[in-house]
Amino acid sequence: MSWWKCRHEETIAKRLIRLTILPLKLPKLYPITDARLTGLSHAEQIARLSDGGATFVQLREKHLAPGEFYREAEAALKIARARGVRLIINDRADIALALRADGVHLGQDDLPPEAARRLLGDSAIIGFSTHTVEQARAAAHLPVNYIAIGPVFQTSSKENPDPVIGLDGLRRVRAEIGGMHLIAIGGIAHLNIRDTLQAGADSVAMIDSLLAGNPLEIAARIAAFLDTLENKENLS
Ligand code: 3NM
Repeated sequence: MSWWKCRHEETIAKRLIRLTILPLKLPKLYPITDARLTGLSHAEQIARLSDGGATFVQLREKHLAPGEFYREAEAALKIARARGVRLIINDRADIALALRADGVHLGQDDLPPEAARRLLGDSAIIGFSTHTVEQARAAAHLPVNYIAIGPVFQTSSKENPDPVIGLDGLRRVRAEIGGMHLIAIGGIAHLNIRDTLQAGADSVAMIDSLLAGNPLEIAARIAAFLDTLENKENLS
């Protein structure tokens, strides 16, 4: 087979795989848990985020052994299910599969999205982290439900973050990935949320702005962001 025909068939195969993924409506606000920042279990964080109105949460845990993370995620999923919150597991497709969580969020060095899709099936939500325009362009052809791009602004919640891409980088990514759902991450707060959405993000992911400070105020903080996002006048 010629090189061209081979590449052509590969492209068609990728498009067909992407077509089997059902379009999915994701909320504008995408909270991510952080046990060290809050001093709370992931289950407790889900409860407080859901009290404030969150309907979709990523469970992120970079410090526990896989067995401990599994048990934390199991407890968190019970709370999420009881409250109608969709739960995505960061990095670990195996834990998402074992628990039948709603999906997985993968980084550039995790299991490739195609492999995670084979493992979790068409109905799972699979997200993929990107940090450059080139990575985002490549990700638009993968069998994922959304692309995350970041850090858009300075962040203190991630160890060794990639260089900040800024609003210009975000605009370029938006232009490159067609209609793929785009989540902006890194340093998003009240003062830049409007510009972030205007630059082309469909959703905003946050840790610090929702979870830093008094844990008793998590629900109120998330409710305030939801209010901003629902009140279009604030954003236009
Ligand atoms: N991923 P905050 S930035 C988890 O660039 C994470 O992919 C990033 O936290 C990326 O809202 C980041 O506190 C941290 O800045 C986001």
